[in-house]
Amino acid sequence: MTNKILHAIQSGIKGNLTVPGDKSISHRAIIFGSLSKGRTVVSNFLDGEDCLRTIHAFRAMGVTIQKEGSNVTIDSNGIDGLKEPKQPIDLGNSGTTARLLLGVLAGLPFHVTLFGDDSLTSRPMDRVVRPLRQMGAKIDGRENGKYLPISIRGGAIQSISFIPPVKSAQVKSAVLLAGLFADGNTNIIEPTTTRDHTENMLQAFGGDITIDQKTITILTNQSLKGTTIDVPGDISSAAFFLVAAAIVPDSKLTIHDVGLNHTRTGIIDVLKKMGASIEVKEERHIGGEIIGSITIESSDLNGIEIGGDLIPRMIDEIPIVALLATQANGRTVIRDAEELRYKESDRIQSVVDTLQGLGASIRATEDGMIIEGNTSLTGGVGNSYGDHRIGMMIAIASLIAEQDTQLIDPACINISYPSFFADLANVQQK
Ligand code: SPQ
Repeated sequence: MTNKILHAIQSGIKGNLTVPGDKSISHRAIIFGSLSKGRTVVSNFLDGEDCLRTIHAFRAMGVTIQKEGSNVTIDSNGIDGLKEPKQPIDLGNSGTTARLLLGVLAGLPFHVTLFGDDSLTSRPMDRVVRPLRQMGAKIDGRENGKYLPISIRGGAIQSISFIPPVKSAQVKSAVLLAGLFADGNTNIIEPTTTRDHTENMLQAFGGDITIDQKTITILTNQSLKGTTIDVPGDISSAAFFLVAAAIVPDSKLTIHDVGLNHTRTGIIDVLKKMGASIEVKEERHIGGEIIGSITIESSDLNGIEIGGDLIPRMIDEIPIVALLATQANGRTVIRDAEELRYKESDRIQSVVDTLQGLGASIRATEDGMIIEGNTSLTGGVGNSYGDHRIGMMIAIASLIAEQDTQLIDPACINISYPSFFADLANVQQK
């Protein structure tokens, strides 16, 4: 594990940037391409470690998937063509692969064992195991299926009506995917809306789904057909650069071709509410997703309160929003974000420990954090805790720190953004 020394920036963040493809959409393109008959062609696929795990899983079940950089071609015989893998499947660090794959496997009449790295092995899987068992899948695993490794034997499952007990797109998606194989229509009543890429993509593959306010109904026995998917840039990756441009003086940056799905744009709402100088242009719609550009300039910022329905729309951006809040005038309070405790690290604790170590005034609460703004960051040592989003947050913090910052374990950034440091170098004025 090589650490990285990061230096403060001498001038503004400037220019134009496109960020790599959306991680959530890239996973789903592989999943639906594998469940569909015929050829699926994916462009701007995220070539990050997590999405490669999803490719590996479906290859292990006999799907032909070819990848050249960010272009992926999937040739599948559909659901009936999937075969029992010979070996247990290694999911690495990817929570999305684990939970969505369990949903698919619930409907397939064979045995599979799933395992992951230390972080994934500590993340709760019972949130999907419970409804999938209710549908009839046979699942066993560590601590009665609460954690990986998990073995599953699916097939002949029943439809259910399900109210997810946690605000989670992964739980919703697992049940929706299992619903494709159920003996009747499956309903999910979602009290708080979470990202809807599964719903959008199912329709792009010719599937039938109805959405009536909070109730999503997926019809059984559908035949999905291969299609073309152009993955928008990932707003969760763009968020690091939006915050960099907001807090580094004399910055002006435009990010192009970025996904602006309203279930994901909480970061834009937060920046606007804090007083950032930001302009968003929705430019086109593809496969149910909105794509456009965001221009942002550095400006004075004010602390705000963040909670409620906004949280699922920015859940992965909270680490970088915490850094943003250290540079705003006054106090920022983040609440209703207890789900952060179940991510690649406990992101309440890792954000607070890391930013305190870099000189910020921040403390943890049970379901969020309280940040006192307008503090100078000292730099020093920042540990990513093996969590890509904490690693990138530290790299952006280092731009405005008084001294150099040593980033411990930067390699985890490859999970979602392999070209992060190259892109960061490109928007720094030489
Ligand atoms: O895949 P993984 O590891 O769970 O990734 C994360 C991330 O920060 O990249 C969460 F740690 O994103 C999740 C996100 O938090 C991706 C996701 C999806 O694609 O459906 C949904 C969110 O998780 P959840 O638990 O709220 O459903």
